[in-house]
Amino acid sequence: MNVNAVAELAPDERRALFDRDAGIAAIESDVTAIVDRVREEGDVALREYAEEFDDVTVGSLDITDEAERAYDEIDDNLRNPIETAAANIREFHERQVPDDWRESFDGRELGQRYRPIERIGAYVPGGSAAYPSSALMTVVPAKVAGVEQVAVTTPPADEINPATLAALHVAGADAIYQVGGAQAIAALAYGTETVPRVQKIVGPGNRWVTAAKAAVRNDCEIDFLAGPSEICVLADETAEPQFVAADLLAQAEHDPNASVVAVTDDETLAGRIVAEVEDRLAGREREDTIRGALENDASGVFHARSMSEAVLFCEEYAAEHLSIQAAEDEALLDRIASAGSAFLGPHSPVAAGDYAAGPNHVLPTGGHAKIAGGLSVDSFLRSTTVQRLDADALDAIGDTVTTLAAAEGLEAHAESVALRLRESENAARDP
Ligand code: HSO
Ligand code: ZN
Repeated sequence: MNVNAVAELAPDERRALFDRDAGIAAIESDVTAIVDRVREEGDVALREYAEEFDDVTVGSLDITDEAERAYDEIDDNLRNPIETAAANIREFHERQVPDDWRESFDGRELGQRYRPIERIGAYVPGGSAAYPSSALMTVVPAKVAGVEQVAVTTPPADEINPATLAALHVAGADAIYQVGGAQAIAALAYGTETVPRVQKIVGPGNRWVTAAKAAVRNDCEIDFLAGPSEICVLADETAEPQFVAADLLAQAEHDPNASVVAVTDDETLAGRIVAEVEDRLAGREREDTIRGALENDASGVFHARSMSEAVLFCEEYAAEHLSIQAAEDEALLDRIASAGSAFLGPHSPVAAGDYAAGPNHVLPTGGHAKIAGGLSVDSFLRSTTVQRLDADALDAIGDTVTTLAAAEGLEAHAESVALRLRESENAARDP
């Protein structure tokens, strides 16, 4: 890892940093082949992919019953943190629940009403790490929103991670299937003999899962593209280089395709961050994965000529996680609109939010933070606007409507209003 100057980035280096979805596009055709096969062959394809990709001979695809058992059997030392994290996540998301409302606008009684989507699919990653935290982050907000059926898929294993199963029990998952990767997304989008078709798929994943979500999105609603992980640390001379390095290493250990960057106006700090990264890397349990992420073209430590240049870099990067370790953190945050979740100050490591602070860790990656926020209660709701006009209110906007309807050449629209106005007039004249 070297320190690079923001001002000296070549166009292709900028593209690698700021156009991070290219990795998803590169596997599109392979993913489409998997999706199509699941669509045609259903459970048979799921079992064969479990053998091929996960090296697991799957007995029952449906493992719903295992969740309660895992919850009962795990150690208190693990059950308690799961309960604590779930409680914090629930509390934060309850704060997001919108109230139905009605208000009078000059006789026009208008409002908005919210109802949960009925059938949700949540992807909970597995593989070389286990993700009980993602079980909580997807299922808890769905249940807070009132979703009736939450079906979860998680990669097959000879023994599914007990913490993941226990977390799914705590969160209230309705059904759990052992299916992973792109094939899981296809199963939820189209349904198989065992896996029910859902109306919307949410959750984080690796490139395959994310590419599959992109592939099915015309047929099944999705939350947004969430994965692989990313962090952008904006630091000034007050930052603790070891904290910055530790936060980079943490997100890097998710996936060799993770993207981790730090940007600062202090060249000395940039050098110290690089040194801390090197120092702290050797001997880590997931050293190879971390090295892969650090070598990624969208990763690096950058020196900016000013904090303004650093701010522009962060805005352009639009990271899943933005960590601001600088004296004027609130003022800097004000200048950056694009970030999935912002972590302010030296005592707010991204990992705290990954597990237990309360906000959601399913966040837009690949620069999608420019147009979307993270998973929230709203992701599981649909809204209906409601309108009731009394006779006077209709009279008041009658001309506006009939004139605009005529301008659009839609005479029957105008008549549907004029008819009522005439009727009201008659009734007033002839009560
Ligand atoms: N940082 C991940 C979430 C996670 N971290 C789960 C640890 N476990 C989202 O990018
Ligand atoms: Zn993480």
